[in-house]
Amino acid sequence: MPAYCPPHIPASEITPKNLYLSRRSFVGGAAAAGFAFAGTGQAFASPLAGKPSDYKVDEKLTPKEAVTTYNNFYEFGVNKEDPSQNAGSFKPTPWSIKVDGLVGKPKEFGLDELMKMSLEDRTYRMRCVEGWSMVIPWIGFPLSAILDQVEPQGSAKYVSFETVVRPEEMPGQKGFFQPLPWPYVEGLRLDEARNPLTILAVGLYGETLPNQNGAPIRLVVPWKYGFKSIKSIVKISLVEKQPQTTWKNSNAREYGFYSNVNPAVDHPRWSQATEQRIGEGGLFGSNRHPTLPFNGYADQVASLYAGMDLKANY
Ligand SMILES: Nc1nc2c(c(=O)[nH]1)N[C@H]1C(S)=C(S)[C@@H](COP(=O)(O)O)O[C@H]1N2
Ligand SMILES: [Mo]
Repeated sequence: MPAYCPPHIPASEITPKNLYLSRRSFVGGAAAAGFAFAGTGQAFASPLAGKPSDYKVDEKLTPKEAVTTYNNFYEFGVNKEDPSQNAGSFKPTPWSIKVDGLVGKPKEFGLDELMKMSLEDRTYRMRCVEGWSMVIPWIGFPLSAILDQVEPQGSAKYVSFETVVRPEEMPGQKGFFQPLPWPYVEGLRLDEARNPLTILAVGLYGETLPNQNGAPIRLVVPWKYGFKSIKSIVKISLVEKQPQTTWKNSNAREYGFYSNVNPAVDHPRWSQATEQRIGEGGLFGSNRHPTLPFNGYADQVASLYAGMDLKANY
């Protein structure tokens, strides 16, 4: 395993160029004092306030520069710096999310309405399957707030999510190399979706969500690997059967449906025992932390998986 973690594309597609660029962008991004936002200022509109909440990890925040320049958002390219560099012409407004499927009251939520939900500050530890982590001050509201409004039927067991498809605004969705099939899709079990930790985020660091972080609205599921936290959501469906998920579809051996952070279950290509905290100590410095079961949220979520074999259900 390399000292840094490769993008989660199949090993056969990892080129030295990918790895070199990922490494270079991180060093550059973290080192640049007074870093200026190239082309992506638009989404950093008005200050956004959430009310204080108890959901606050007591750890040093990852600098905003790292949170907004070291990203995975393959719709804008596969390298860490691609989303911040290529998302400048993405238009996060107007926007709406259609919620349908096995519900009593299907509904399309406009962005204005979503921004008026009861917003809270939530500082969460986030852990990417690649082996890095961040501590991010999100602003958002529990996903359960909108699930309650649409009244899921008894037959609804899962929730599926879909990202927008806009090749004209998302360079990773057009051209010769398409790293993933679109739309990006994800899913949760209904009880996971209703857990109070699960939020739809509309901001971070007191600002509306930058495009590269999933503007205008994205999922945040802090006890699971980052890829479950799907960005720029346009559709949420309540369904009976376990939904399709992008990374499992592209490589089922490496990515499962549950994807709970689990230091005891290694990724087939690397250990998951520790993680590199982005923005701390430099790439090869003393910034490794032990990875915690359920990313440190075991008290709140371990009971959801009572009786399940978490090695088989990775
Ligand atoms: N639509 C979409 N959502 C996505 C991704 C993506 O490529 N496309 N990447 C995922 C991965 S792998 C991670 S680690 C997180 C990263 O979120 P961040 O860039 O805001 O830290 O977004 C997730 N959501
Ligand atoms: Mo990730």
